[in-house]
Amino acid sequence: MTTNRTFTMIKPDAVAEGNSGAIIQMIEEAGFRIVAVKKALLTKERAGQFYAVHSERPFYNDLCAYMSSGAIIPMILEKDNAVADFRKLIGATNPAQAEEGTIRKRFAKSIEANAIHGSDSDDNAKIEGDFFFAGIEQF
Ligand code: YYY
Ligand code: MG
Repeated sequence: MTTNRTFTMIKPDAVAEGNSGAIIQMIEEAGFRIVAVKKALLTKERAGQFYAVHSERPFYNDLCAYMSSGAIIPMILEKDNAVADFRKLIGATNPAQAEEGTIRKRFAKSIEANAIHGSDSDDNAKIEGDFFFAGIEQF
């Protein structure tokens, strides 16, 4: 398993508003290589599987409804120190707390519609990438 990869998805708010191109540009300019990319639509059930770790949290139901409300763009990305560097590039979960120059500062609408996901560990990056992409798509 490579540990220099992370997983991301551009969320429905950012895709619907036509911000995916600008977000991908920020990602590539920050030095990440796109390993895999596609457009997808999650069912509420499949969104629930992706976010199963949050199933006891009060925001879980709304989050699953939101994440299945429109198209997303999942991607596997590669760069040295990918997981930590990508979390830095996206900024805080709550855009009100996101630093200037981060993707969420620029594009997030709210804590829920916060434009983009980023894996929080190497193990989760692998699990989340495999959730969307077959092995032969990961090059
Ligand atoms: O990893 P990250 O996306 O920054 O935040 P998480 O704490 O893992 O939460 C996942 C997802 O859930 C978050 O991106 C938006 C949503 N959410 C929410 O709607 N309300 C909260 N209070 C916390 C998280
Ligand atoms: Mg998270």
